[in-house]
Amino acid sequence: MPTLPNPFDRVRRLREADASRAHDPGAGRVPPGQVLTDKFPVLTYGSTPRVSRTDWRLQVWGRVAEPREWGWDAFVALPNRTQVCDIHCVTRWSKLDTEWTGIPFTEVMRQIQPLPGADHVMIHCHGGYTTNMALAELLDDDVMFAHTYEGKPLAPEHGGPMRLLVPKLYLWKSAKWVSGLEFIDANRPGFWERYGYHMHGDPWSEERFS
Ligand SMILES: Nc1nc2c(c(=O)[nH]1)N[C@H]1C(S)=C(S)[C@@H](COP(=O)(O)O)O[C@H]1N2
Ligand SMILES: [Mo]
Repeated sequence: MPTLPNPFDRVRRLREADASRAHDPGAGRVPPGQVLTDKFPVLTYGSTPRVSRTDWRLQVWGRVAEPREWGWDAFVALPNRTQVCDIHCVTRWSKLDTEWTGIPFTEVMRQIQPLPGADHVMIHCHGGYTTNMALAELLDDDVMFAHTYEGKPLAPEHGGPMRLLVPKLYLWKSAKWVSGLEFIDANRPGFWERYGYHMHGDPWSEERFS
């Protein structure tokens, strides 16, 4: 096992940087405290899991009427859409007008019946990463399972073959190599949330840390 940096240290460094920074108001499309970049930085805790399309799965379990599972072919056969959106990372970069193609979350929800009270979802990933979100927010029409970025298959570093994309929240909620949706009726923290990242993560109100 390679030695990974302690996640607590990362959160402490980000917190300290916050305290020493005067926030600019962030005009128009750039949330407060964010800086625009043309690059696409890679942020992964640990190494990039290599997940082939053949091995890729999306499983649904927890507080649902019936568990579900899709393999690659069945999943990408669901209705697809292309959208252009802005993305915002808690490490303070934002990127405008990124183009993604994938399966809208709402299309997947047509085939899932959450049990009463199942108002949150723990997102699981190949490699073990997790992040938590309110179901209501996942139902936003810009949330998708993305497999194509700027017209090309999504690169492994960015979560290929399939990642979740939640443009309205900080990018740590956009789980790469997504593998599972666990429906839960009591919200609980995912990976970074356990180390002090915010349970919600709205860039416009700077919900960086809890
Ligand atoms: N599975 C998984 N998903 C993940 C991460 C991770 O470490 N593992 N990092 C998150 C964080 S902190 C960010 S900022 C974005 C970065 O996405 P990018 O590498 O495509 O820029 O992915 C998020 N999704
Ligand atoms: Mo991040």
